Amino acid sequence: MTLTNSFAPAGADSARHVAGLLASLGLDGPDVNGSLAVRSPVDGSLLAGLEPTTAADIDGVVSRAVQAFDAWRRVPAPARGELIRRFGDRVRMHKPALARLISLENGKIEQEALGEVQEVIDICDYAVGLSRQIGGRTLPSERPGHHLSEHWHPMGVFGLVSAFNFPAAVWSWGMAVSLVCGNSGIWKPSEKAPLTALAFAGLLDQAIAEDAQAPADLMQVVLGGAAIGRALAEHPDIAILSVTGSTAMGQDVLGRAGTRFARVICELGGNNAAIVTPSADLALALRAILFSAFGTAGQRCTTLRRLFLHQSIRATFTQRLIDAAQQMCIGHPLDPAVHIGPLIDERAFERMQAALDQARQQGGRVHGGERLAGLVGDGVYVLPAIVEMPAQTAIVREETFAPILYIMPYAELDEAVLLNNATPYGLSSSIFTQDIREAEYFQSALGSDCGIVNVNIGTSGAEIGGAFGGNKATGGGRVAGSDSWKNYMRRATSTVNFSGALPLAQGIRFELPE
Ligand code: UN1
Repeated sequence: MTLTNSFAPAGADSARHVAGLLASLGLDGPDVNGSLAVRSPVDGSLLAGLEPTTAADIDGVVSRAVQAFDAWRRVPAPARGELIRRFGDRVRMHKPALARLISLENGKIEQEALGEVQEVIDICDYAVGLSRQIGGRTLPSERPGHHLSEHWHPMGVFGLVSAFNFPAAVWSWGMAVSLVCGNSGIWKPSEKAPLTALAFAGLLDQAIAEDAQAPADLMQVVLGGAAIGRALAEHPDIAILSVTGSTAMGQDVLGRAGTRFARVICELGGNNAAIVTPSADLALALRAILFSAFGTAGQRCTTLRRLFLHQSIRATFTQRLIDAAQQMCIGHPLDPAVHIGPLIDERAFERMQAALDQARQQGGRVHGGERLAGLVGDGVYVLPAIVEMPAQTAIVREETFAPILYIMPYAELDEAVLLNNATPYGLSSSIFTQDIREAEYFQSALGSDCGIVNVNIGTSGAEIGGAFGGNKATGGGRVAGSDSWKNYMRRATSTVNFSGALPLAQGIRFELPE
């Protein structure tokens, strides 16, 4: 393991760096006097003090969004796509600065931050294409002279709650698609990553200002914690909500929004597993597993947390993983040599330690997991933890948002698949194998019950083209990709009778007396 603090800009420098990055995007520096303190996980320094939105402001925000929707739904979809094209061009142009901002505010290494900005660019391209493809089907009517078809229309105001770990990408998946679908938007970013939100929203506002047809309040940002999220969930004029975060938060939003029949797209917790079978390409599996488990410091919803190794390879492959994890470089996320940046905050560290303690009590052998105090200012840096478990105990079935990889042996593939499925969550899963039978079984109806089922790649790093989301307590929502644009529109089924007769469906006779 290599530690590095070679990149550490101390204290106030991070704040100055952020202000400079925002200026390079043509945006004002952040407020400093508000009560919402934004700290950099890199070194613990204060980046901004933002003015939070109050629950009393929400009515005004929503009524502006309703007005914006009324204008935007009249704009043809391909013209709506033009706005996303302009926004995407700006993001492309400012990719390095945006990535840097993400690293400083969220702590992910620059390579991953660049990847996150690329996800935003990719979904913009996707949404521009989609703006010319949204369309319904014509279906065969059972009645002569009848035309049966589906029409897709904008829904209304779209509220989006995003998490700290993907402070830009998750918003962009939902928002870019929803905007071409004709909705207006309100974004509540995580209180831990509001500056990234203000930067991306600022670039979108610049694109809106250049677009004669786009209304000014098309996509508004609200800042604050759970109370603001609840106010959005309860507001009768918000037609669709997309929430990314914990399962408990999703349940809370579903409870509130469900009673008013709002549509809710949930992308919640995950406790993802991989299976390594005896035929696997172990060098490939090793790199994929380390990136999935310890990339983003274990703070992706797609992070690999549970690893099932066939008993014939368990001892040797576990040792290879432990050795390779020790080669990983931990430190300042802007240092190009670094693989693992800081945890988001002290709470994340406490939860990690509590999980490791429980793992020990449940028979686990922990390698790593210690804190590297003083590495960069007050940032929370830890060694990744590999935990050899005798079985899939209670703590292993819980989602801990930290770089912890539990390793367990298995004898038969059916047993490993059952273990893969034996958590409340169902987001992502992988199998490493060169045996086509094993690969197909894992993807079959008897295989993994997750929304993402991979072969010979890790659990994280999904592309934007495929539908993203998971089953069971992960919430069932598909945020973007494939046909998930349908989540952002209302469907009308239409039957037109162009005959002179009135045959009823199902052959029902209903004749009036002459
Ligand atoms: C998340 O962690 O909420 O598949 C999203 C991935 C990324 C997105 C993760 N494309 O890992």
